Amino acid sequence: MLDSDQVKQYEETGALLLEDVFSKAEVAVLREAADRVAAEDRPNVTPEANGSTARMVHGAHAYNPILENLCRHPRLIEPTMQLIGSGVYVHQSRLNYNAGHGTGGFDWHQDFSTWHNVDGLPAPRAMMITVFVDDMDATNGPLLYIPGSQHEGLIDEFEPVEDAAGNILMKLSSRRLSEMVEKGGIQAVSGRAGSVLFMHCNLVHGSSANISPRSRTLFYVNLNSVENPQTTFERAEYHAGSDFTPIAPAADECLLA
Ligand SMILES: O=C(O)CCC(=O)C(=O)O
Repeated sequence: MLDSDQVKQYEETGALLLEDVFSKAEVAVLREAADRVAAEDRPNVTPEANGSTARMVHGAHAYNPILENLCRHPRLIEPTMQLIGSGVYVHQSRLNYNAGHGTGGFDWHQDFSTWHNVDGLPAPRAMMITVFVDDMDATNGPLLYIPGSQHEGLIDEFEPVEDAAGNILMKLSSRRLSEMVEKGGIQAVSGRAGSVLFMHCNLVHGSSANISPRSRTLFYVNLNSVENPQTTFERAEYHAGSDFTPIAPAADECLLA
């Protein structure tokens, strides 16, 4: 259970960082799973522009048992059900590798903009959960967000950018970005591998390229309320999951079993 200070922090800023949620042994298991799915030749694996490494893998929880267990992990599911106030299902999972030497980088956006405008999720009752597979700090292309930006609701000044088939990001206009940063500032996220960041689906976020030689892999489990399922089905299942069955949390030790 999250305590009242943690809930207040999430409600005010749109984000809540919990450190060391997963042990070193659990992180090692996640690392191996992330490496394994990146090496496979599948349509849901998006390479970096230079072709050298994977940029993203969507929906690997559908065929990798470790990632499937992570998507049902009680340390992720229970706080999310508490914050969203209902049962949840996986709308999307993705690995963002950001291997270093100039990889990664995402324009400023709200995930709910894609989920609403493309997938037809009616309300912002969804959560992005980021599990740190590597240490992340100011030097390796950290995730950036604008605290409190979820209070703006869904922003309609954006331009769609598709960096692989179906992988659509709604890039926020420069005018709105300047206005919002003036108000909320920018928070760079840092923490050890095994930490977890819960983010409201309307939180404005992005990142710059990782020019360090240190990889910065994150696994995102994006959960939606079972009371708020998608209403349009244009994208592949690995971009927008259509199994709305409420998740029954797995056993706490499921990653090591
Ligand atoms: O992992 C990052 O650097 C940001 C990723 C992101 O914003 C996204 O995949 O929507």
